[in-house]
Amino acid sequence: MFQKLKIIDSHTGGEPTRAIIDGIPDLGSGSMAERREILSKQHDWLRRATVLEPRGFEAIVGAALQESTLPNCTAGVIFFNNAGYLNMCVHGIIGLAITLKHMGRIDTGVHRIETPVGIVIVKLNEDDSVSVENVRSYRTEKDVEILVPEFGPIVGDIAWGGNWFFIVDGQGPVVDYANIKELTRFCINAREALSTASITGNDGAAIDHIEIFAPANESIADSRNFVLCPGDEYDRSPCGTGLSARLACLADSGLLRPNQSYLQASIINTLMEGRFRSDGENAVIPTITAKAWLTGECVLAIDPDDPLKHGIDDRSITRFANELKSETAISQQPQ
Ligand code: PYC
Repeated sequence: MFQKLKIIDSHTGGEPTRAIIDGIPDLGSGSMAERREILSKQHDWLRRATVLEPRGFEAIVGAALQESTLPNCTAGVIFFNNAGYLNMCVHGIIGLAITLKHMGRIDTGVHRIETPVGIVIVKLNEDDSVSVENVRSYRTEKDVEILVPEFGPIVGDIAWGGNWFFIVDGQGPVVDYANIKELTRFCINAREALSTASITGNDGAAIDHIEIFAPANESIADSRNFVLCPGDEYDRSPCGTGLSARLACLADSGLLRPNQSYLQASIINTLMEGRFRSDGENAVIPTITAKAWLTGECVLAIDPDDPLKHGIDDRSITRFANELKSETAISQQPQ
C-alpha cells in the first residue's frame, strides 16, 4: 500500500515552494511552534521525503499546510528545507497564498496566516501579486567584525527578519550569478566564523542565513543580493525575510524612510519590493510584495518497500554503505 501526499508546487522569483496539502500526520491543535516541534521530533520523514532527492532537490522549501486555531487565521504553515526547519519564509508565504487561491480557499483581499514565529498578514492583490506584512524586524548589532577563513576580516550587521541574518554590504566575492560557487564558499566560511566566535542572534539563536549586498549595476533595483540558506543552498528569490532584515538595518541607519519603496534584486535578477512602517521601538514592520507562479500539482507516492522512501540523506548513504560492507564480507567468505 502506497502512502500518499498531495502537493502543490510554485516558485516565487525562481525559489521553489512545495506546499503539502494532504497526507500530513496529525500534529495536534497547538500553535505552529508547538506543531513544528512535533513534526521535527516525531515525523521528520515528511520533510525528507518531500524536499530531498529523489522527489525534491536542495533548493525546495516545504510548507506543511495546517488549520490554525487562532482567531481569524485562514491557515497555519510550517516551513522546512533540506537541512531542517525554518522560522518564517516570505517567498514561501507568497507561494502558499497563490496555492490557497488555486485551492479556492482564499480570494483577493487580506488574510492572516499563522507561522511558528507569529502571524503574518497576506494581501492577495488584484494583479495576483502578494504583499506580506512580515513579523517585526530589527537589527541587534552593527559593524561586527569577523575573520572569514580564506577571505579575511569582514564587517557585517546582525538582524532578525523572521530568520537570523548576518548582513554584509559591499565586501566579499562579487555578487554575480557567475560567482555562485565562490559566494557559497564565502558564506559557509562566514557562518562557521560566527559560530566559532559564539556570535548569535537573541537567546543564543544560530545565525544561519548569510546575506551579501551589492549595487544592482543595471539599475533594475536598489541593490542585488546573494543569500545562503541553512543547508548551503542559495535563495533564487531576493529572500523576503532577508529583505525584511535589510529594511530594519537601513531604517535604523536613517537611510530609508517609512513607506519608501526599496526594490531588491536576487542573484538571478528577480525582484521583491519592500516597504516598512515603524513600530516605534527601533524595529520595523516590513511589507514585502512579489509574485509567485504555480508549477505543479500532484500526489507523491511512498512505497514502503523503497529503500529510499524517505529521501537520500546521510542516514540512507550510511545504511547502504553498511549493507555493501556486509554483502562484500559475505561474498569474500571462503566457500
Ligand atoms: O523568502 O524569506 C524568504 C526565504 C527564506 C529562505 C528562503 N527564502
